[in-house]
Amino acid sequence: MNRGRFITLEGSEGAGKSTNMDYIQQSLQARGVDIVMTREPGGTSIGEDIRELLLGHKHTGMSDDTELLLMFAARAEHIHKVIEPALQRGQWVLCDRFTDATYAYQGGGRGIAAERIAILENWTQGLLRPDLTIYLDVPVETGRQRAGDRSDPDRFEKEQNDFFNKVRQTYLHRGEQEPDRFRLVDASMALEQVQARLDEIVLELLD
Ligand code: Z5A
Repeated sequence: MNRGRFITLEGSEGAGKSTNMDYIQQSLQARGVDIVMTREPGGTSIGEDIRELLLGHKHTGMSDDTELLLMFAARAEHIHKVIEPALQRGQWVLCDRFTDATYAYQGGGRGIAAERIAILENWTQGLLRPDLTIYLDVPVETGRQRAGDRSDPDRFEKEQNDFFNKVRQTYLHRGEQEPDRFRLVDASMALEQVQARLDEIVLELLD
């Protein structure tokens, strides 16, 4: 049996990840691909509990290192219990955020050195890397306007535009560094245009 393909979807707040996860899933399923949808942080019972710790406000003033290690703790469980087993069964995995988000948020946003993140990446993932990463790029102000005034913003949504601009720059930089893996989509376009571009990427994946 052929190993499945590992696709990740990235973007900053309000870029349209949730909206387009479903679209990509339907598009691939319509072409006969057996696909598992999942997300980070989360995707397992332990991972979803860690997500609550990370996004909630129960623990104020979490240290940056704790935040980073919790991301990778959730990821270790996710890889062992969900991602690797699915890929080995020949299923494709579509994951809403993965380690590029760690480089962008904990690296770019919080200022943790990429070299330190890479140590955890190698330890936790071994050789596992996404086969393809779709990055929905939108200016910070546009994304935040789309996301709207959430009644209960999570710990990340409370950050200022300066933080999100650093996050965006890190994603763009990573895209430049790994052009074979990254597909940048201009998500400031109307949804129909974004999804037309996603159709092209899906066709390329199936080629
Ligand atoms: N995080 C981290 O720090 N480190 C890590 O390693 C990982 C994660 C894995 C949770 O992520 C947080 O975890 C995240 C980073 C951190 N924090 N932040 N910020 P999440 O993915 O669960 O949450 P999110 O980024 O906040 O997602 P979101 O705000 O829900 O955005 P979205 O899913 O990209 O957007 P959406 O809900 O699909 O769309 C928002 C609105 O825009 C909605 O009304 C849509 O109808 C509309 N929309 C979408 N596309 C369009 C277009 N093209 N035109 C017009 N309107 C549109």
